[in-house]
Amino acid sequence: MLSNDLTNKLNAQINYECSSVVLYMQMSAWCASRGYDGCAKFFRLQANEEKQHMEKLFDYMLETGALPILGQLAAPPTSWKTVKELFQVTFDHESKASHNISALVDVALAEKDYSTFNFLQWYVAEQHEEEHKLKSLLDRIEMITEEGHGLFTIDREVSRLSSPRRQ
Ligand code: OFO
Repeated sequence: MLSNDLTNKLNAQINYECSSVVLYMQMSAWCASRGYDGCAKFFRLQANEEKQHMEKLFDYMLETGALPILGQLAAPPTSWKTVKELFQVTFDHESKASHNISALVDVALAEKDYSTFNFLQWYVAEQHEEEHKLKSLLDRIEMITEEGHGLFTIDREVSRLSSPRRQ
């Protein structure tokens, strides 16, 4: 059975995953409206994955007898100055997700809730992958620059890296 503290913190993480879904859908829309089809596809896949992250938490809470609660979400931004800024914001958002997961792991361990500790290991690995992928994308964007054909190359590169991941 989950403690009240872990219940509240897992619910907060459900909300964070939901905020990732709407943020990445909005990013996908911004990319599509500018003809960055590779980036639009990338963010659509990201949004789908974040929905799965939310559902995993949702199901885990139900399995432990706790009530998942979906809270209010702030509207995401609707535009970004450059593709580089878009990916920097995404990287920062994912770093915050990693920080949240680490805090949850800390609480599970402190409470000796080994079932939740074990469940959270999937998220630890997932966040490691996310941060690594986004960092390498940011490095490539830095190398290519957005001038001239650069943006086209970046869009193709991002599309190539859009692949379904951990289930
Ligand atoms: Fe990538 O944020 Fe979910 O866990």
